[in-house]
Amino acid sequence: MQLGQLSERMRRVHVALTWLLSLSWFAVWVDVLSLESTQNLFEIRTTYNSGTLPYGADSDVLAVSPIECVVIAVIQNRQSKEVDFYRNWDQYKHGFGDLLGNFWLGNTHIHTLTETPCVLRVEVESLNGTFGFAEYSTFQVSSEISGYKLSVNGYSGNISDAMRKNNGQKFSTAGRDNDILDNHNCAEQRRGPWWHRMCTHANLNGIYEYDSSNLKQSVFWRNFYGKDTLAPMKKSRMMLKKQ
Ligand SMILES: [Ca+2]
Repeated sequence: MQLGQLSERMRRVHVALTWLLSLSWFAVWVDVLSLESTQNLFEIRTTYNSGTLPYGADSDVLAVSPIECVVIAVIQNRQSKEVDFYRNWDQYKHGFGDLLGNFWLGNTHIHTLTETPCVLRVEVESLNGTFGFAEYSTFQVSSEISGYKLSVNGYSGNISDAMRKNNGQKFSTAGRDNDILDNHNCAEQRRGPWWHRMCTHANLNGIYEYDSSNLKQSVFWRNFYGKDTLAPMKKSRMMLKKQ
């Protein structure tokens, strides 16, 4: 399903949920109805297309407990070149892409989901198949009027803390330059809308099929392989989990 086909009135946002059982992640898909008015992500009506309900739940209403600590929402996914991520402010505001493939959920929806701070988990896979993750214990995106400003703190993980320098920055697109460099347009130069500062150590919305002579425009996570390396990724996923 394409995000653009979703009814704005109903604000039906499909969110991928996963839960952790032992050491494996299992994904289920749910419909979030009237997300804007939903104060608690876990009080939403859901329909499952696969799998069994966790912890013996037998309703299509996902209850607040006991599963809230393991339910997450996917806000970004990159896995192939099919969807262009070099898009404008309004497209990043409302979201775009294929919810079963490559997508950005939308800054307005991410803001709604993080009105109460969430945990952010970023999972990436490099071109040679190396996996890595970074987790931030506090993740919040402000409203549009304040520029979808990012608050991200409490890093842990097995890759670098590449989003630390994005903390406190407004979101930037090529047409709305909110970075701190007067003579640069980071979103344009990196071909990746993001919370650029001067510019960024993470560029997960960059070009999927990048020019090898210009790694700075690729989907990279700086220092993935060590100091001062820009490592292009073939997969990335950003997920929220309630604290
Ligand atoms: Ca600038």
